[in-house]
Formats: sequence, C-alpha cells, structure tokens
Amino acid sequence: MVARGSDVRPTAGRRSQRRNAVRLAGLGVGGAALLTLLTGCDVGGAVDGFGWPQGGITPQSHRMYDLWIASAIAALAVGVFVWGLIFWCIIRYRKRGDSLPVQTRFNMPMEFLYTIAPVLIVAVLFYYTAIIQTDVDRTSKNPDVTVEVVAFKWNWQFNYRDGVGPDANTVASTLGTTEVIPILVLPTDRTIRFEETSKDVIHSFWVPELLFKRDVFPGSVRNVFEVTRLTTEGAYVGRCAELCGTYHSMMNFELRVVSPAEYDQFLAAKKAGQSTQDALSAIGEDPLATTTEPFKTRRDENNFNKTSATGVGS
Ligand SMILES: [Cu+2]
Repeated sequence: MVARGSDVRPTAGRRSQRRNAVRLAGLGVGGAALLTLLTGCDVGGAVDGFGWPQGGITPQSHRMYDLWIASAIAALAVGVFVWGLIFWCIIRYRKRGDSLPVQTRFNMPMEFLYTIAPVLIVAVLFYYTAIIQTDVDRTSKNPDVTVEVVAFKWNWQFNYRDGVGPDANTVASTLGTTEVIPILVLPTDRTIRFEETSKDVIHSFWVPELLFKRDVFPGSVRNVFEVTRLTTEGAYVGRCAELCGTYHSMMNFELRVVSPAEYDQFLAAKKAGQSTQDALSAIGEDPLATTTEPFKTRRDENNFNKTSATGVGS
C-alpha cells in the first residue's frame, strides 16, 4: 500500500493558514514590484550591478548587463522563496511532543511543482542566454571599420584594414613599445569588427567598458567579434586578460573613442605617414595614453635588493 499525505482532509485552521500564506506571498511579490517601480526600473544601479561592472559603451554590453541583472533577480526570488519555506517549516513544524507529524509522501502536485519549476527556470535562462550570446557573436559582411588586433609578448599592434579577413590590407598601424602605450583609436556610431591574432602564445583582448573579453590565439586562427557601435567618446584602459608570461600584467593599451569625423581625420593623417601621437594631436586629442602608463620591464637601482647585491650584510 502506498501511503498518501492527502488522506487527511484540511481543517478550517489549516485553510486559514494557507490563506495567510497566499496573502503573504502576494505581499512579497507586490513589494518587489513596488521596489522596482520606485527605483525607476534601474534595479542594477540600485544594487551596484550585483557585482557586474556598469557603464558599458556598446549595445551588446548593455544587453549582457541586463541579462546578468535579470538572472540575479530571478536567483534572488528563488532564494527568498526557498529560505521562506525553510523558516516556515522550522517554525510551523517544530517539535511539540513525541508523536510524529503527518508523513507526506508521493504528493503529486508538490512533486510536479519541484520538477517542473527548475526546468522552467533553466529553460528561460537558457533562452535569453542563447539569444544574447548569438547577438554578441553576430558578425556582418561589411562592417564600417575593421581593425586587426595583433598580440605579442608583451604588447599590442593595431592594424587598420581596408576589408575583412586575412587577405585584406593594412592601411595604417599602431605598434606599442616599452616606452609608449599603444592607443587604439575608434569612432562612435559605426560598426566595428575586431580580428584578433597572436604572434606567440594565447593572450586576451579586454576593455572593461565593452564588458567583454576575447582570447587572442596564435597560428592561423583569427578570432573575430563585432560591436554594432561605440556609444560614448572617451579614453578606456585595455588589458591582456590571459596569463601569458612574465610581463603579462604590463600588456596595457588604451581605447580612444572619438567622433566619426575625428576618426576619419586621424586615419587620413596615419595614412599620410604621421605617427599615432602626431595624428592624435592633429585632432585635438591627448597624444599619450591617459588611463595607464608604461611599466618598467627591467630592474634598476631603485627596485633590486641593494644590500645583497653589494654584498653588504650578506
Ligand atoms: Cu598577454
């Protein structure tokens, strides 16, 4: 015989408790909705992005940010619901005597609920993740700007290209050195394609404000991604996000976002043979990086252990 938990008919007291629980749940949902309205729907801003960096400068970054915020809210809602059930059970079914409480097993509605609810939650998260990931990975046939990102130990080269793919030509180039941080100049409001390749080991191209990083592989692999537009002019620090060797932490660059007209002027100056610094000065921009500075890659008298090096005290 299979024991059924629903054999006992609910008493009037239980029914009123159930009504109270439903009221409480309604109050919780109403409160959450009110909180959302009060914060002007900027829930992410009110909770510091749930740890995700804010201030993305591409439409893709905003969509990824929204997905993160929605997922965190969904996780919190499930968490609050589960915590509520745990505490309710602890208080409602605390030990009152030696007799066992009703042993509920094979309660079909309940088993159905805790099987279907997680599947539904995962399905919804999967759906939105797939949609946004596809959007972030989408490339076009004719982007407005194509830049080849070449990583090497331990710096960057940015090649402005006249087309897409490895067969296109480089029309202008910026090469980072130990003394000068390379500046990648790009325009707002244009489709930009990044084609990445490495000269040696795996690096990773990362501008925090893109809310996105992508590995740069050596060999014949060209790792490609696009942004439909950059929304905000400014200077943004860029870094290598893949541990690539001794001076990995020094592989910094700067993304300088300018207006389309200034970009055209910059590119024309570069094509005419000017240095990146001169071309930046020509459009009224700071010629050197403002968000980071070159690191010293060699020890000097200020940072080695003078005492042991001179033999004193050894
Ligand atoms: Cu690197």
